[in-house]
Amino acid sequence: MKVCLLASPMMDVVDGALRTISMDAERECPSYGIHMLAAALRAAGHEVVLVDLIAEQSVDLTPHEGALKGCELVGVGATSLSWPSARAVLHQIARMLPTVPVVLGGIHPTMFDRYVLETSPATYVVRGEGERALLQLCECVGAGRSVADVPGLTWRAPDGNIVRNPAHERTVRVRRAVAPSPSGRMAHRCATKGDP
Ligand code: B12
Repeated sequence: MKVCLLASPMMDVVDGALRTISMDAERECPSYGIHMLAAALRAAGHEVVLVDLIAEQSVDLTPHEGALKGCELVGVGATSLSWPSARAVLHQIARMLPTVPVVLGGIHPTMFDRYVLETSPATYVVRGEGERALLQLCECVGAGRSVADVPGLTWRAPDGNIVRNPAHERTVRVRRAVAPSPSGRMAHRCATKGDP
């Protein structure tokens, strides 16, 4: 399945223009979570379009419109501080890919799962660690199956009620590790800036 994963930056209006702020302005803080998820999806055979808007210091999806074509699931990661940017991203996705399901993850959607589902165009929220849930969600979306068994998923049932699936059992043994998959741009900037 072709999946797009997006990381949203912290932004505010500075000197009349929308710019990255705080740590996202001082240096790049690549979202470890989203790169881990990309690696897990690729290891399971999925095609991943990774749009790291933190590295790009932008909230504009226009340059990625071509790459987004054909995606069957879109995932957006957000902290509370990047939630306004994530909302801007969600509204662009809703325009570009109106029929494609969108899953949110990260600390803010985890804490406020019901609120973000009720106040944004997103379809699902994965609470907590996303690796297992996202892989299972891909299977369900690809096969047109119910998401009722996807661990840690918050979703809207056909009757309109918001359902919170139980979290998966605690991982006691890691059998297979995946390394995060940095974008070319991130790797380039880390190399040129001498970041650790
Ligand atoms: C390491 C860390 C940092 C690092 C790296 C952050 C990064 N960008 O990855 C640095 C030092 C750069 C940093 C910076 C900041 N941080 Co910080 N950071 C952490 C810390 C300690 C661990 C995060 C981490 O890497 N976890 C490991 C990765 C693998 O997990 P993860 O990111 O949570 O992702 C998993 C799940 O959330 C989920 N998931 C994530 N995204 C998505 C997306 C989808 C679609 C799905 C399905 C699932 C999913 O699946 C992932 C894999 O399992 C957390 C506290 C904590 N214990 O979580 C605070 C924390 C996230 N940071 C916080 C803050 C406030 C900041 C800053 C805003 C500080 C500042 N003033 O600038 C910046 C924001 C920078 C940014 N753009 O993210 C707060 C966020 C609070 C909130 N409600 O938003 C936290 C929760 C600390 C706290 N308790 O206050 N941080």
